[in-house]
Amino acid sequence: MSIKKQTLGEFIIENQTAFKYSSGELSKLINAIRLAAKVVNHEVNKAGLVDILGASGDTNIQGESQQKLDVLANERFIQTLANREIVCGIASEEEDDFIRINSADNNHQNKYVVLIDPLDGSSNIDVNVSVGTIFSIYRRVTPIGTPVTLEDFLQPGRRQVAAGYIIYGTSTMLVYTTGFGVNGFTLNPAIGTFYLSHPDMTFPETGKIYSVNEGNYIHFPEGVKQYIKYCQKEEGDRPYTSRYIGSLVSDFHRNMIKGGIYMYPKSSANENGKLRLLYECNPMAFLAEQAGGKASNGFEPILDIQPEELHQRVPFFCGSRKMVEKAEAFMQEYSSK
Ligand code: P6P
Repeated sequence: MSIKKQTLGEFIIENQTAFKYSSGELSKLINAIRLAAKVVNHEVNKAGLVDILGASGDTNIQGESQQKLDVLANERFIQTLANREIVCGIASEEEDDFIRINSADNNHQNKYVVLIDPLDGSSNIDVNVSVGTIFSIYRRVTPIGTPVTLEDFLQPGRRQVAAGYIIYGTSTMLVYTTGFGVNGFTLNPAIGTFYLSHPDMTFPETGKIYSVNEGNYIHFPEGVKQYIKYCQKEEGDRPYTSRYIGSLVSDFHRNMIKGGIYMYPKSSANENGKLRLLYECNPMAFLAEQAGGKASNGFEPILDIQPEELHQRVPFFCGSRKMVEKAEAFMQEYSSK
């Protein structure tokens, strides 16, 4: 990695003034996420070497067995964020309820809430497939000086001030936006520094890849079935290629670079789909729109959905704009079925 490239630290400082709340607190928050990412990356990369693989024996609110690395990643991000005078509350896939962060001496002066999926795709941990961390940041809406409330977390995705992911893959990358485009930083593990490797990331307008778990095909809405058949037809720029890693961050990242669509529709098994609105779909939708792509539940933009509960699930269609629009057209055409 050429050291001529800008580091994440330099990038944050250089771009801080562009951010309307540039009191430096958001920069400190992104820096805290950077630190936690390095710690979790170290644990993920050595997972095969110590007895940290496998389930922790507990289950989370989703009823999913918690992998030990899930628990560890959750603890690291919460600890790192809680230790800084910036965050007043944290919600996590691994926590039943949101966590109030308030150091006794600052009387609820912190302005930001953070929502995280600390280790998405964790079922892939034991088989050495990429996993990721997803984060979403809002300014609180209830009065500063009072304890944070659920209302601060149930904000539409359009109100995010920042969002991003860390992908622990063949290399570890941090990709994020503060509303001024999407930038990707690759970690040089030898020196523990993230370098700007993917400036101004944008989704190709269309692509050749569709990502969906076709094992659920018979349970999908008719519009999804018809769209998949459309992708498989030998016409025009098709057939497309099916690529599905089972790790949202990895599928999203590949599709953003190469062009593609990721779908997790509702099904007879998952009435609202599987993915959670607050700490999976909203941050990925913010990134997608900032990168010129699109994200919807098949009918309306993800970012316009008014959340009603912390662990709410929504159907998710996300990626290259023209591919998402085509899928939405099928959803609308067959919506009654
Ligand atoms: P399925 C991982 O659990 C996750 O939330 C996403 O990262 C991934 O795309 C999806 O679920 C995989 O779910 O039902 O296809 O195994």
